[in-house]
Amino acid sequence: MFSIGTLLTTALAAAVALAKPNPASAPVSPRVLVFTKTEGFRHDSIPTAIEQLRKYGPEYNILFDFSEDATTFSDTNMTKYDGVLFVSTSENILNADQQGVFTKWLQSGGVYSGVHLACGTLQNMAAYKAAVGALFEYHPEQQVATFSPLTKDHPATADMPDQWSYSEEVYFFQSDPREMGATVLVTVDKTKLDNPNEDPNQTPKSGTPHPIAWYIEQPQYNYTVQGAPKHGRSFYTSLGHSNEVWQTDTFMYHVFGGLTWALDGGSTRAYQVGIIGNNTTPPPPPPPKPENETTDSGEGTSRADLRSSSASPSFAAAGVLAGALALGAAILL
Ligand SMILES: *[C@@H]1O[C@H](CO)[C@@H](O)[C@H](O)[C@H]1NC(C)=O
Ligand SMILES: *[C@@H]1O[C@H](CO)[C@@H](O)[C@H](O)[C@H]1NC(C)=O
Ligand SMILES: *[C@@H]1O[C@H](CO)[C@@H](O)[C@H](O)[C@H]1NC(C)=O
Ligand SMILES: CC(=O)N[C@H]1CO[C@H](CO)[C@@H](O)[C@@H]1O
Repeated sequence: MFSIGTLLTTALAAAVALAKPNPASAPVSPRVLVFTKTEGFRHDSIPTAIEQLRKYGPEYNILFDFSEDATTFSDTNMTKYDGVLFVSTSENILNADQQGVFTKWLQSGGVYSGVHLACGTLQNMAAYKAAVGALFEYHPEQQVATFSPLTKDHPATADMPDQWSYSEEVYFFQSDPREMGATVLVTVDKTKLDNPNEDPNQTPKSGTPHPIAWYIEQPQYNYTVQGAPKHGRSFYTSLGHSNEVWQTDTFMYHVFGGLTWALDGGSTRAYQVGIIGNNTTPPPPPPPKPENETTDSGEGTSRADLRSSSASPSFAAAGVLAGALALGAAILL
C-alpha cells in the first residue's frame, strides 16, 4: 500500500537524484587526498566530513585517500594524486620541506580544493595562498545566516537554493580573493548578520559582495613544472562548520560540484595529460624544449623535473655526466 506521502517522497527523491551534479569526467577515477591535519583549533565535524566524503565519492567517480600524516607530502607519495581536499585544517601543518613538495605539486597541475578552516592553515606558504585565494581573519559568532549563489551556472551552485539560511560561521578574510583571480560563487546577506567586528566606515578587506565560496581558473603559482599542461583549477568554500551541514545533500552537492569542476579542468593524469595523478599508463614524454638543447626523453626526465624545479641545470649535469662516461669508455678501450 502506498500513501500519498510515500509517493511524494519517492518523487522528491527522484527529482533530487536528477538534479545531482555530474561525476568527474576523467576516464579513470581521479585520486584525491583528503587532508584533515590540525595543529590549532579542531572542528568536531571532521569525522562527519570524512564519513560523508567516503559515502559520496564513488558516485562522483573520485577515489579518496584520507590522511592526517604530513609525511604524505613527499614527491613519491604526492605524484599519484590528481587533487587535494583540505577540510578544516588548522595552523602550520607542514614543515618547510613538505611545503616545498606541495608547492611543486601545485606547479605540476595539482588541483586544490578547500573547505571551511582550510583558509586558516599554511598562512606563510605563498603557493597555498594562491591556491586557496584568501586567508582567514575572523568570524562573528555562529548564527543563522542567509547565503545566496551569485550564479547557478556552475556545478558548485547548480543545486543551491537562491536563499539558503542555516546556522553557520561566516568567515571574513585578510584580503579579497578576487585579487588572486577568484570568481566568487556564493555570497551572504551582511545586512542580516550580527557582526560587531566590522566597521561600516571602512572598505571591507574581503571585498564586495562578501565572498563565501569561489573558484580560481588559473591559480598564480608563478611557475609551471615542465610537462604539466597548466596549473590545476582551485575551489574553496568557507561553509562547512557543523556536523549538521555536512549531513545535507545541499552542502555535499556544493562541495562535490566544486571539486569535480576543479578536477575537470584536466591538468592531471586521470585526464590523460600531465605528470601527476592517477593513471596506469606511464607519463607522456616531456614536450620539446624551446631552446635547441638535446634532452633525454621518457619517464626518467619527467620524474626528474618533478623533483627539481630548475630543469635546465639537471639536463646540463646529465650531459656532463654522459660526456664523462663516454670519455671513461674511450680510455678503457
Ligand atoms: C611517504 O613516503 C615516504 C617515503 O618517500 C614514506 O616514508 C612515508 O611513510 C610515506 N607516507 C605516507 C603517509 O604514505
Ligand atoms: C609570485 O610572485 C609574486 C611577486 O613576486 C609574489 O608576491 C608571490 O608570493 C609569488 N607567488 C608564489 C606562489 O610564489
Ligand atoms: C634551432 O635549430 C634550428 C636548426 O638546427 C635553427 O634553424 C633555429 O634557428 C634554432 N633555434 C634556436 C632558438 O636557436
Ligand atoms: C597508479 C594508480 O594509483 N592507479 C590507481 C588508479 O585508480 C584505480 C582505480 O580506479 C586503482 O586501481 C589504481 O591502482
